[in-house]
Amino acid sequence: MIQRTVLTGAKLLKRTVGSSLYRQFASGHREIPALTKERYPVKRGQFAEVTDGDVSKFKSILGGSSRVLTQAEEIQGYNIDYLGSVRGYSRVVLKPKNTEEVAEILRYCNGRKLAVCPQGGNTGLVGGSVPVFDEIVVSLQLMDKIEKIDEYSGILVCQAGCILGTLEEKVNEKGLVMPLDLGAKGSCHIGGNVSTNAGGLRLVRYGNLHGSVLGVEAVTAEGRIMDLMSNFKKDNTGYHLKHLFIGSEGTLGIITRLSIFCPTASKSVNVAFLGLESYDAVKNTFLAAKRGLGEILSSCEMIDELSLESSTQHFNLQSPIDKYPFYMLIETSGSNVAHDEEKLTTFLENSMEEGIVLDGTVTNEPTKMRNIWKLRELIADSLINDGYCFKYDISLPLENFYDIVLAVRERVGPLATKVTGYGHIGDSNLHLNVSCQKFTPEIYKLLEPFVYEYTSKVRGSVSAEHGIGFLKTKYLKYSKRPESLLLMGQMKQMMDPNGILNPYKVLPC
Ligand code: FAD
Ligand code: 2HG
Ligand code: ZN
Repeated sequence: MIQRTVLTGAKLLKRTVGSSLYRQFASGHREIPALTKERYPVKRGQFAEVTDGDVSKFKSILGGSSRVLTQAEEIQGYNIDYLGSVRGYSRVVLKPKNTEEVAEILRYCNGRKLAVCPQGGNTGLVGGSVPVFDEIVVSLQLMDKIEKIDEYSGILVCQAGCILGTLEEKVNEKGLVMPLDLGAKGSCHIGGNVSTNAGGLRLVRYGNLHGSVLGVEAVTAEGRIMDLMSNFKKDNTGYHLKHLFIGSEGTLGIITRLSIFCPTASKSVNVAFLGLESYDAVKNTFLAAKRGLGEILSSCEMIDELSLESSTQHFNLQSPIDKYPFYMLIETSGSNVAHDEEKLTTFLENSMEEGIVLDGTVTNEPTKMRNIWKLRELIADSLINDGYCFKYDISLPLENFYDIVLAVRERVGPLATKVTGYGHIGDSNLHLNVSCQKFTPEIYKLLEPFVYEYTSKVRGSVSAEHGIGFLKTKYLKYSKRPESLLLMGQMKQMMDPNGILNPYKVLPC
Protein backbone atom coordinates (compact mmCIF):
# COMPACT_ATOMS: atom_id res chain seq x y z
CA MET A 1 0.00 0.00 0.00
CA ILE A 2 1.50 3.37 -1.03
CA GLN A 3 1.42 5.98 1.72
CA ARG A 4 1.32 9.58 0.57
CA THR A 5 2.36 12.76 2.33
CA VAL A 6 1.30 15.82 0.34
CA LEU A 7 2.70 19.27 0.83
CA THR A 8 2.66 21.50 -2.20
CA GLY A 9 5.38 23.99 -3.13
CA ALA A 10 8.16 21.76 -1.82
CA LYS A 11 11.55 23.42 -1.60
CA LEU A 12 14.61 21.92 -3.25
CA LEU A 13 16.56 19.33 -1.39
CA LYS A 14 19.84 20.09 0.28
CA ARG A 15 21.91 16.99 0.89
CA THR A 16 25.05 16.81 2.91
CA VAL A 17 27.72 14.18 3.33
CA GLY A 18 27.76 12.19 6.58
CA SER A 19 30.70 12.01 8.93
CA SER A 20 34.12 13.48 8.21
CA LEU A 21 36.49 10.59 7.79
CA TYR A 22 39.52 12.74 8.48
CA ARG A 23 38.29 13.16 12.00
CA GLN A 24 38.06 9.40 12.29
CA PHE A 25 41.69 8.94 11.21
CA ALA A 26 42.85 11.73 13.49
CA SER A 27 40.95 10.38 16.49
CA GLY A 28 42.28 6.87 15.92
CA HIS A 29 38.76 5.57 15.19
CA ARG A 30 40.00 4.28 11.83
CA GLU A 31 43.30 2.60 11.14
CA ILE A 32 45.85 4.71 9.24
CA PRO A 33 46.54 2.76 6.02
CA ALA A 34 49.89 1.32 5.03
CA LEU A 35 52.01 3.50 2.73
CA THR A 36 50.99 3.00 -0.89
CA LYS A 37 54.51 1.92 -1.87
CA GLU A 38 54.29 -0.86 0.74
CA ARG A 39 50.79 -2.08 -0.09
CA TYR A 40 51.06 -1.99 -3.90
CA PRO A 41 53.90 -2.81 -6.33
CA VAL A 42 54.87 0.67 -7.62
CA LYS A 43 58.25 2.30 -8.30
CA ARG A 44 59.05 5.98 -7.77
CA GLY A 45 59.65 7.89 -11.02
CA GLN A 46 62.83 9.84 -11.73
CA PHE A 47 61.62 13.05 -10.10
CA ALA A 48 63.61 15.49 -8.00
CA GLU A 49 63.12 15.62 -4.23
CA VAL A 50 61.89 18.81 -2.55
CA THR A 51 64.73 20.87 -1.03
CA ASP A 52 64.69 23.79 1.42
CA GLY A 53 65.44 26.01 -1.60
CA ASP A 54 62.25 24.78 -3.29
CA VAL A 55 60.22 25.55 -0.16
CA SER A 56 61.66 29.10 -0.11
CA LYS A 57 60.73 29.52 -3.76
CA PHE A 58 57.14 28.39 -3.06
CA LYS A 59 56.96 30.87 -0.18
CA SER A 60 58.01 33.65 -2.51
CA ILE A 61 55.41 32.63 -5.13
CA LEU A 62 52.65 32.42 -2.51
CA GLY A 63 53.63 35.54 -0.58
CA GLY A 64 54.84 34.00 2.69
CA SER A 65 54.59 30.77 4.63
CA SER A 66 50.87 30.59 5.53
CA ARG A 67 49.96 28.93 2.23
CA VAL A 68 52.97 26.59 2.15
CA LEU A 69 52.33 23.75 4.62
CA THR A 70 55.34 21.72 5.73
CA GLN A 71 54.47 20.51 9.25
CA ALA A 72 53.76 16.75 9.40
CA GLU A 73 50.55 17.12 11.41
CA GLU A 74 49.16 19.75 8.99
CA ILE A 75 49.92 17.54 6.00
CA GLN A 76 48.65 14.15 7.23
CA GLY A 77 45.08 14.63 5.92
CA TYR A 78 46.34 15.56 2.43
CA ASN A 79 48.33 12.31 2.21
CA ILE A 80 45.49 9.85 3.00
CA ASP A 81 42.50 9.25 0.76
CA TYR A 82 38.87 9.12 1.87
CA LEU A 83 38.69 5.34 1.66
CA GLY A 84 41.83 4.83 3.71
CA SER A 85 43.24 2.70 0.91
CA VAL A 86 46.31 4.70 -0.13
CA ARG A 87 48.82 6.91 1.68
CA GLY A 88 51.62 9.04 0.35
CA TYR A 89 54.32 10.95 2.23
CA SER A 90 54.38 14.39 0.66
CA ARG A 91 56.35 16.99 2.62
CA VAL A 92 54.69 20.05 1.07
CA VAL A 93 51.15 21.26 0.46
CA LEU A 94 50.70 24.45 -1.58
CA LYS A 95 47.53 26.54 -1.50
CA PRO A 96 47.36 28.98 -4.40
CA LYS A 97 44.59 31.59 -4.54
CA ASN A 98 44.53 32.34 -8.25
CA THR A 99 45.39 31.00 -11.70
CA GLU A 100 48.65 32.97 -12.00
CA GLU A 101 49.96 31.39 -8.79
CA VAL A 102 49.07 27.89 -10.08
CA ALA A 103 50.89 28.71 -13.34
CA GLU A 104 54.00 29.93 -11.52
CA ILE A 105 54.05 26.82 -9.29
CA LEU A 106 53.79 24.46 -12.27
CA ARG A 107 56.36 26.37 -14.35
CA TYR A 108 58.80 26.06 -11.46
CA CYS A 109 58.02 22.38 -10.70
CA ASN A 110 58.33 21.46 -14.36
CA GLY A 111 61.73 23.16 -14.60
CA ARG A 112 62.93 21.32 -11.46
CA LYS A 113 61.20 18.00 -12.42
CA LEU A 114 59.22 17.98 -9.19
CA ALA A 115 56.08 15.83 -9.34
CA VAL A 116 52.72 17.37 -8.38
CA CYS A 117 49.39 15.96 -7.18
CA PRO A 118 46.39 18.29 -7.66
CA GLN A 119 43.84 17.93 -4.87
CA GLY A 120 40.25 19.14 -4.53
CA GLY A 121 38.00 17.98 -1.68
CA ASN A 122 39.86 14.63 -1.42
CA THR A 123 36.64 12.63 -1.64
CA GLY A 124 37.77 10.60 -4.67
CA LEU A 125 37.36 6.83 -4.31
CA VAL A 126 40.13 5.56 -6.61
CA GLY A 127 43.25 6.87 -4.90
CA GLY A 128 43.84 9.66 -7.45
CA SER A 129 43.74 12.63 -5.11
CA VAL A 130 46.71 11.91 -2.85
CA PRO A 131 50.41 11.51 -3.61
CA VAL A 132 51.71 7.99 -4.21
CA PHE A 133 55.22 8.91 -3.02
CA ASP A 134 56.35 12.46 -2.15
CA GLU A 135 54.60 14.46 -4.89
CA ILE A 136 53.85 18.07 -3.94
CA VAL A 137 50.15 18.53 -3.18
CA VAL A 138 48.58 21.53 -4.91
CA SER A 139 45.33 22.05 -3.02
CA LEU A 140 42.62 24.15 -4.67
CA GLN A 141 40.92 24.81 -1.31
CA LEU A 142 41.49 28.58 -1.37
CA MET A 143 40.34 29.03 -4.97
CA ASP A 144 36.68 29.25 -3.97
CA LYS A 145 35.36 32.45 -5.56
CA ILE A 146 32.00 32.49 -7.30
CA GLU A 147 32.46 35.04 -10.07
CA LYS A 148 29.02 35.16 -11.64
CA ILE A 149 25.61 33.46 -11.65
CA ASP A 150 23.49 34.63 -14.57
CA GLU A 151 19.83 33.74 -14.02
CA TYR A 152 18.93 34.52 -17.66
CA SER A 153 21.44 32.22 -19.32
CA GLY A 154 21.75 29.86 -16.32
CA ILE A 155 25.54 30.16 -16.48
CA LEU A 156 27.71 29.89 -13.38
CA VAL A 157 31.32 31.06 -13.53
CA CYS A 158 33.54 30.15 -10.59
CA GLN A 159 36.97 29.06 -9.42
CA ALA A 160 37.67 25.33 -9.29
CA GLY A 161 37.91 25.06 -5.50
CA CYS A 162 34.26 25.96 -4.83
CA ILE A 163 32.48 23.28 -2.81
CA LEU A 164 29.63 21.67 -4.76
CA GLY A 165 27.13 22.08 -1.88
CA THR A 166 27.90 25.79 -1.59
CA LEU A 167 27.39 26.26 -5.31
CA GLU A 168 24.08 24.39 -5.06
CA GLU A 169 22.89 26.82 -2.35
CA LYS A 170 24.00 29.89 -4.31
CA VAL A 171 22.47 28.86 -7.63
CA ASN A 172 19.23 27.84 -5.83
CA GLU A 173 18.91 31.46 -4.67
CA LYS A 174 18.72 32.41 -8.37
CA GLY A 175 16.14 29.74 -9.22
CA LEU A 176 18.70 27.32 -10.71
CA VAL A 177 20.15 23.92 -9.80
CA MET A 178 23.59 22.40 -10.25
CA PRO A 179 23.44 19.76 -13.01
CA LEU A 180 25.10 17.21 -10.71
CA ASP A 181 24.50 16.01 -7.18
CA LEU A 182 26.40 13.50 -5.08
CA GLY A 183 26.65 12.30 -1.50
CA ALA A 184 30.04 14.01 -1.08
CA LYS A 185 28.66 17.45 -2.01
CA GLY A 186 29.49 18.87 1.42
CA SER A 187 33.24 18.50 0.72
CA CYS A 188 33.96 17.80 -2.95
CA HIS A 189 35.06 20.67 -5.22
CA ILE A 190 33.56 21.50 -8.57
CA GLY A 191 37.10 21.28 -10.03
CA GLY A 192 37.40 17.75 -8.60
CA ASN A 193 33.97 16.89 -10.02
CA VAL A 194 34.96 18.06 -13.48
CA SER A 195 38.40 16.42 -13.29
CA THR A 196 36.72 13.09 -12.51
CA ASN A 197 33.70 13.71 -14.75
CA ALA A 198 31.60 12.82 -11.71
CA GLY A 199 28.19 11.31 -12.39
CA GLY A 200 25.98 11.07 -9.32
CA LEU A 201 22.29 11.15 -8.60
CA ARG A 202 20.96 13.45 -11.31
CA LEU A 203 22.81 12.22 -14.37
CA VAL A 204 19.72 10.40 -15.59
CA ARG A 205 18.10 13.84 -15.98
CA TYR A 206 20.87 16.32 -16.83
CA GLY A 207 23.47 14.14 -18.56
CA ASN A 208 27.19 14.17 -17.79
CA LEU A 209 29.61 17.05 -17.34
CA HIS A 210 30.89 16.89 -20.91
CA GLY A 211 27.53 18.46 -21.74
CA SER A 212 27.04 20.83 -18.79
CA VAL A 213 30.55 22.30 -18.64
CA LEU A 214 30.62 25.11 -21.17
CA GLY A 215 34.11 26.36 -20.48
CA VAL A 216 37.30 25.42 -18.65
CA GLU A 217 40.38 27.36 -17.65
CA ALA A 218 43.32 25.08 -16.91
CA VAL A 219 47.07 25.33 -16.42
CA THR A 220 49.25 22.82 -18.24
CA ALA A 221 52.29 21.09 -16.72
CA GLU A 222 54.58 23.69 -18.30
CA GLY A 223 52.60 26.53 -16.70
CA ARG A 224 50.64 27.60 -19.78
CA ILE A 225 47.21 29.06 -18.97
CA MET A 226 44.59 27.60 -21.33
CA ASP A 227 41.62 29.96 -21.47
CA LEU A 228 38.80 27.78 -22.84
CA MET A 229 36.07 29.71 -21.00
CA SER A 230 33.25 29.72 -23.55
CA ASN A 231 29.85 30.82 -22.25
CA PHE A 232 27.79 29.33 -25.04
CA LYS A 233 26.19 25.98 -25.60
CA LYS A 234 26.89 26.32 -29.30
CA ASP A 235 30.55 26.78 -30.24
CA ASN A 236 31.80 24.57 -33.05
CA THR A 237 35.23 26.07 -33.56
CA GLY A 238 37.52 23.15 -34.22
CA TYR A 239 38.79 20.70 -31.60
CA HIS A 240 36.99 20.95 -28.24
CA LEU A 241 40.05 21.09 -26.03
CA LYS A 242 38.01 21.56 -22.84
CA HIS A 243 37.00 17.88 -23.04
CA LEU A 244 40.63 16.86 -22.47
CA PHE A 245 40.46 18.28 -18.97
CA ILE A 246 37.04 16.78 -18.14
CA GLY A 247 37.70 13.36 -16.64
CA SER A 248 41.51 13.36 -17.02
CA GLU A 249 41.92 13.39 -13.23
CA GLY A 250 44.63 16.02 -13.02
CA THR A 251 47.03 14.24 -15.39
CA LEU A 252 46.85 16.81 -18.22
CA GLY A 253 46.44 20.08 -16.32
CA ILE A 254 45.10 21.78 -13.21
CA ILE A 255 41.61 23.19 -13.69
CA THR A 256 41.42 26.68 -12.22
CA ARG A 257 38.07 28.15 -13.39
CA LEU A 258 34.87 26.82 -14.89
CA SER A 259 31.76 27.94 -16.66
CA ILE A 260 28.80 25.61 -16.11
CA PHE A 261 25.26 25.53 -17.43
CA CYS A 262 22.77 25.23 -14.54
CA PRO A 263 19.21 24.17 -15.39
CA THR A 264 16.16 25.96 -13.98
CA ALA A 265 15.03 24.67 -10.58
CA SER A 266 11.89 22.54 -10.58
CA LYS A 267 8.86 23.82 -8.66
CA SER A 268 7.60 20.36 -7.92
CA VAL A 269 9.79 17.59 -6.47
CA ASN A 270 8.57 14.17 -5.30
CA VAL A 271 10.45 11.24 -3.85
CA ALA A 272 9.14 7.66 -3.87
CA PHE A 273 10.75 4.86 -1.85
CA LEU A 274 9.64 1.42 -3.00
CA GLY A 275 10.02 -2.17 -1.80
CA LEU A 276 10.48 -4.97 -4.36
CA GLU A 277 10.83 -8.74 -4.34
CA SER A 278 13.58 -9.33 -6.92
CA TYR A 279 16.12 -7.73 -9.24
CA ASP A 280 13.81 -8.50 -12.18
CA ALA A 281 11.11 -6.41 -10.52
CA VAL A 282 13.63 -3.54 -10.15
CA LYS A 283 14.48 -3.72 -13.86
CA ASN A 284 10.80 -3.74 -14.85
CA THR A 285 10.00 -0.86 -12.52
CA PHE A 286 12.80 1.18 -14.10
CA LEU A 287 11.32 0.60 -17.55
CA ALA A 288 7.85 1.51 -16.25
CA ALA A 289 9.27 4.68 -14.64
CA LYS A 290 10.93 5.76 -17.89
CA ARG A 291 7.74 5.17 -19.84
CA GLY A 292 5.31 6.55 -17.26
CA LEU A 293 7.27 9.48 -15.85
CA GLY A 294 9.16 10.53 -18.97
CA GLU A 295 10.72 13.98 -18.69
CA ILE A 296 10.03 14.40 -14.95
CA LEU A 297 12.17 11.41 -13.88
CA SER A 298 15.21 12.98 -12.16
CA SER A 299 16.74 10.07 -10.19
CA CYS A 300 16.36 6.32 -10.34
CA GLU A 301 18.37 4.42 -7.72
CA MET A 302 18.52 0.77 -6.69
CA ILE A 303 19.39 -0.41 -3.17
CA ASP A 304 19.65 -4.03 -2.04
CA GLU A 305 18.62 -5.28 1.39
CA LEU A 306 22.13 -5.36 2.90
CA SER A 307 22.94 -1.86 1.65
CA LEU A 308 19.89 -0.41 3.38
CA GLU A 309 20.63 -2.41 6.49
CA SER A 310 24.10 -0.88 6.52
CA SER A 311 23.02 2.78 6.33
CA THR A 312 20.12 2.36 8.76
CA GLN A 313 22.21 0.51 11.35
CA HIS A 314 25.38 2.62 11.16
CA PHE A 315 23.58 5.94 11.20
CA ASN A 316 20.59 4.94 13.29
CA LEU A 317 18.09 5.78 10.55
CA GLN A 318 14.56 4.51 10.11
CA SER A 319 13.36 3.01 6.84
CA PRO A 320 9.89 4.33 5.97
CA ILE A 321 8.77 0.86 4.78
CA ASP A 322 9.17 -2.78 5.87
CA LYS A 323 12.08 -5.02 4.84
CA TYR A 324 12.30 -6.19 1.21
CA PRO A 325 15.07 -7.83 -0.84
CA PHE A 326 15.34 -4.67 -3.00
CA TYR A 327 14.36 -1.02 -2.81
CA MET A 328 14.17 1.78 -5.33
CA LEU A 329 14.39 5.51 -4.78
CA ILE A 330 12.68 7.40 -7.57
CA GLU A 331 12.69 11.19 -7.73
CA THR A 332 10.62 13.36 -10.05
CA SER A 333 11.21 17.05 -10.71
CA GLY A 334 8.89 19.11 -12.84
CA SER A 335 7.17 22.44 -13.19
CA ASN A 336 3.54 21.52 -12.56
CA VAL A 337 2.62 20.04 -9.18
CA ALA A 338 -0.77 18.61 -10.23
CA HIS A 339 0.59 17.13 -13.48
CA ASP A 340 3.62 15.55 -11.77
CA GLU A 341 1.54 14.05 -8.97
CA GLU A 342 -0.94 12.60 -11.42
CA LYS A 343 1.84 10.97 -13.43
CA LEU A 344 3.54 9.58 -10.36
CA THR A 345 0.32 8.25 -8.88
CA THR A 346 -0.64 6.51 -12.12
CA PHE A 347 2.83 4.97 -12.43
CA LEU A 348 2.76 3.69 -8.84
CA GLU A 349 -0.81 2.38 -9.01
CA ASN A 350 -0.05 0.47 -12.19
CA SER A 351 3.22 -0.94 -10.79
CA MET A 352 1.43 -2.15 -7.66
CA GLU A 353 -1.50 -3.59 -9.54
CA GLU A 354 0.90 -5.56 -11.73
CA GLY A 355 2.63 -6.74 -8.56
CA ILE A 356 6.14 -5.52 -9.50
CA VAL A 357 6.18 -3.02 -6.61
CA LEU A 358 5.13 -4.51 -3.26
CA ASP A 359 5.14 -1.49 -1.00
CA GLY A 360 6.12 2.15 -1.00
CA THR A 361 5.91 5.67 0.30
CA VAL A 362 5.78 8.94 -1.64
CA THR A 363 6.42 12.42 -0.33
CA ASN A 364 7.03 15.99 -1.41
CA GLU A 365 7.57 17.21 2.13
CA PRO A 366 11.18 18.52 2.31
CA THR A 367 12.21 16.92 5.62
CA LYS A 368 10.78 13.56 4.62
CA MET A 369 12.45 13.72 1.20
CA ARG A 370 15.76 14.57 2.87
CA ASN A 371 15.40 11.62 5.25
CA ILE A 372 14.73 9.24 2.38
CA TRP A 373 17.74 10.56 0.46
CA LYS A 374 19.93 10.05 3.54
CA LEU A 375 19.13 6.33 3.48
CA ARG A 376 20.68 6.13 0.02
CA GLU A 377 23.49 8.67 0.29
CA LEU A 378 24.94 7.33 3.51
CA ILE A 379 25.36 3.77 2.21
CA ALA A 380 28.87 4.54 0.86
CA ASP A 381 30.07 5.88 4.22
CA SER A 382 28.32 3.24 6.29
CA LEU A 383 30.13 0.39 4.54
CA ILE A 384 33.51 2.02 5.17
CA ASN A 385 32.56 2.00 8.85
CA ASP A 386 32.74 -1.82 8.84
CA GLY A 387 36.52 -1.29 8.88
CA TYR A 388 37.60 -1.38 5.25
CA CYS A 389 35.60 -1.43 2.03
CA PHE A 390 36.60 -2.56 -1.47
CA LYS A 391 34.53 -0.43 -3.83
CA TYR A 392 33.78 -1.32 -7.44
CA ASP A 393 32.03 1.24 -9.60
CA ILE A 394 31.10 -0.51 -12.81
CA SER A 395 28.78 -0.07 -15.79
CA LEU A 396 26.98 -3.30 -16.67
CA PRO A 397 24.20 -4.24 -19.06
CA LEU A 398 20.91 -4.31 -17.18
CA GLU A 399 20.33 -8.01 -17.91
CA ASN A 400 23.55 -8.90 -15.99
CA PHE A 401 23.41 -6.00 -13.55
CA TYR A 402 23.01 -7.79 -10.20
CA ASP A 403 24.53 -11.24 -10.98
CA ILE A 404 28.02 -10.07 -10.07
CA VAL A 405 26.93 -9.29 -6.50
CA LEU A 406 25.82 -12.90 -6.07
CA ALA A 407 28.97 -14.26 -7.72
CA VAL A 408 31.26 -12.18 -5.49
CA ARG A 409 29.26 -13.05 -2.37
CA GLU A 410 29.83 -16.72 -3.08
CA ARG A 411 33.50 -16.21 -3.96
CA VAL A 412 34.59 -14.33 -0.84
CA GLY A 413 32.28 -16.14 1.60
CA PRO A 414 32.93 -15.39 5.27
CA LEU A 415 36.01 -13.25 4.53
CA ALA A 416 33.65 -10.34 3.89
CA THR A 417 31.41 -8.62 6.40
CA LYS A 418 28.97 -7.56 3.65
CA VAL A 419 28.82 -7.89 -0.14
CA THR A 420 26.27 -5.37 -1.34
CA GLY A 421 24.99 -3.88 -4.59
CA TYR A 422 23.36 -0.48 -5.03
CA GLY A 423 23.64 2.42 -7.40
CA HIS A 424 22.40 4.41 -10.30
CA ILE A 425 20.33 1.83 -12.15
CA GLY A 426 18.97 4.65 -14.30
CA ASP A 427 22.48 4.89 -15.82
CA SER A 428 23.37 1.15 -15.67
CA ASN A 429 25.93 1.98 -12.94
CA LEU A 430 26.35 -0.58 -10.14
CA HIS A 431 28.25 0.07 -6.90
CA LEU A 432 29.49 -3.32 -5.74
CA ASN A 433 30.86 -2.91 -2.22
CA VAL A 434 32.71 -5.56 -0.25
CA SER A 435 33.21 -4.56 3.36
CA CYS A 436 35.47 -6.35 5.81
CA GLN A 437 37.24 -5.69 9.10
CA LYS A 438 40.48 -4.64 7.45
CA PHE A 439 42.37 -4.73 4.17
CA THR A 440 43.99 -8.13 3.63
CA PRO A 441 45.90 -9.35 0.54
CA GLU A 442 43.83 -12.56 0.72
CA ILE A 443 40.49 -10.90 0.04
CA TYR A 444 42.06 -8.38 -2.37
CA LYS A 445 43.37 -11.27 -4.52
CA LEU A 446 39.95 -12.93 -4.56
CA LEU A 447 38.36 -9.72 -5.83
CA GLU A 448 40.88 -8.47 -8.36
CA PRO A 449 41.16 -9.07 -11.25
CA PHE A 450 37.98 -11.23 -10.91
CA VAL A 451 35.58 -8.26 -10.80
CA TYR A 452 37.20 -6.56 -13.78
CA GLU A 453 37.43 -9.73 -15.87
CA TYR A 454 33.76 -10.37 -15.20
CA THR A 455 32.92 -6.77 -16.18
CA SER A 456 34.97 -7.01 -19.34
CA LYS A 457 33.29 -10.29 -20.39
CA VAL A 458 29.88 -8.59 -20.45
CA ARG A 459 31.46 -5.52 -22.15
CA GLY A 460 30.88 -3.29 -19.15
CA SER A 461 33.12 -0.43 -17.98
CA VAL A 462 35.66 -0.85 -15.16
CA SER A 463 34.88 2.69 -14.03
CA ALA A 464 31.43 4.12 -14.53
CA GLU A 465 31.88 7.42 -12.67
CA HIS A 466 34.71 7.45 -10.11
CA GLY A 467 37.61 7.40 -12.58
CA ILE A 468 40.81 5.34 -12.74
CA GLY A 469 43.01 7.17 -10.25
CA PHE A 470 45.79 5.00 -8.83
CA LEU A 471 43.78 1.93 -7.88
CA LYS A 472 42.53 0.97 -11.34
CA THR A 473 45.41 1.78 -13.73
CA LYS A 474 46.22 -1.84 -14.46
CA TYR A 475 42.58 -2.58 -15.23
CA LEU A 476 42.13 0.19 -17.79
CA LYS A 477 43.01 -2.37 -20.49
CA TYR A 478 39.74 -4.18 -19.74
CA SER A 479 37.76 -1.19 -21.00
CA LYS A 480 40.09 0.55 -23.46
CA ARG A 481 41.56 -0.97 -26.60
CA PRO A 482 45.37 -0.89 -27.18
CA GLU A 483 45.13 1.79 -29.87
CA SER A 484 43.18 4.06 -27.48
CA LEU A 485 45.72 3.49 -24.71
CA LEU A 486 48.53 4.35 -27.13
CA LEU A 487 46.89 7.64 -28.14
CA MET A 488 46.22 8.50 -24.48
CA GLY A 489 49.92 7.96 -23.74
CA GLN A 490 50.94 10.14 -26.70
CA MET A 491 48.65 12.93 -25.55
CA LYS A 492 50.05 12.77 -22.03
CA GLN A 493 53.59 12.95 -23.45
CA MET A 494 52.69 15.98 -25.57
CA MET A 495 50.92 17.90 -22.79
CA ASP A 496 53.22 16.94 -19.91
CA PRO A 497 56.61 16.00 -21.38
CA ASN A 498 58.27 15.53 -17.96
CA GLY A 499 55.32 13.56 -16.61
CA ILE A 500 55.09 15.72 -13.47
CA LEU A 501 51.29 15.95 -13.29
CA ASN A 502 49.70 13.31 -11.08
CA PRO A 503 52.15 10.53 -12.01
CA TYR A 504 51.15 6.86 -11.45
CA LYS A 505 47.50 7.82 -12.08
CA VAL A 506 45.09 6.93 -14.92
CA LEU A 507 47.68 5.59 -17.41
CA PRO A 508 49.20 2.18 -16.69
CA CYS A 509 52.78 2.70 -15.34
P1 FAD B 1 39.54 14.89 -5.26
O1 FAD B 1 39.14 13.65 -4.60
O2 FAD B 1 40.35 15.84 -4.48
O3 FAD B 1 40.33 14.54 -6.61
C1 FAD B 1 39.84 13.61 -7.54
C2 FAD B 1 40.77 13.60 -8.78
O4 FAD B 1 40.68 14.85 -9.45
C3 FAD B 1 42.23 13.44 -8.43
O5 FAD B 1 42.85 12.72 -9.47
C4 FAD B 1 42.78 14.86 -8.37
O6 FAD B 1 44.15 14.91 -8.69
C5 FAD B 1 41.95 15.53 -9.46
N1 FAD B 1 41.65 16.95 -9.21
C6 FAD B 1 40.95 17.49 -8.18
N2 FAD B 1 40.81 18.82 -8.37
C7 FAD B 1 41.45 19.11 -9.54
C8 FAD B 1 41.64 20.30 -10.29
N3 FAD B 1 41.16 21.48 -9.89
N4 FAD B 1 42.33 20.22 -11.46
C9 FAD B 1 42.81 19.04 -11.90
N5 FAD B 1 42.67 17.89 -11.23
C10 FAD B 1 41.99 17.92 -10.07
N6 FAD B 1 31.44 10.21 -7.49
C11 FAD B 1 30.53 10.17 -8.48
O7 FAD B 1 30.88 10.28 -9.66
N7 FAD B 1 29.19 10.00 -8.21
C12 FAD B 1 28.73 9.88 -6.95
O8 FAD B 1 27.53 9.71 -6.74
C13 FAD B 1 29.66 9.95 -5.89
N8 FAD B 1 29.26 9.88 -4.61
C14 FAD B 1 30.16 9.90 -3.62
C15 FAD B 1 29.72 9.78 -2.31
C16 FAD B 1 30.61 9.78 -1.26
C17 FAD B 1 30.11 9.68 0.16
C18 FAD B 1 32.01 9.89 -1.54
C19 FAD B 1 33.02 9.91 -0.43
C20 FAD B 1 32.45 10.01 -2.83
C21 FAD B 1 31.55 10.01 -3.89
N9 FAD B 1 31.97 10.12 -5.21
C22 FAD B 1 31.04 10.10 -6.21
C23 FAD B 1 33.40 10.23 -5.54
C24 FAD B 1 33.96 11.68 -5.45
O9 FAD B 1 33.20 12.45 -4.58
C25 FAD B 1 33.98 12.34 -6.80
O10 FAD B 1 34.92 11.68 -7.58
C26 FAD B 1 34.31 13.83 -6.78
O11 FAD B 1 34.10 14.34 -8.06
C27 FAD B 1 35.73 14.14 -6.35
O12 FAD B 1 35.85 15.54 -6.11
P2 FAD B 1 36.97 16.11 -5.12
O13 FAD B 1 36.95 17.59 -5.17
O14 FAD B 1 36.86 15.50 -3.81
O15 FAD B 1 38.28 15.62 -5.87
C1 2HG C 1 27.38 6.76 -4.54
O1 2HG C 1 26.66 6.69 -5.55
C2 2HG C 1 28.84 6.99 -4.73
O2 2HG C 1 26.91 6.70 -3.40
C3 2HG C 1 29.73 6.11 -3.87
O3 2HG C 1 29.21 6.94 -6.06
C4 2HG C 1 29.63 4.66 -4.24
O4 2HG C 1 31.01 4.14 -2.39
C5 2HG C 1 30.53 3.74 -3.43
O5 2HG C 1 30.75 2.60 -3.88
ZN1 ZN D 1 27.58 6.70 -7.42
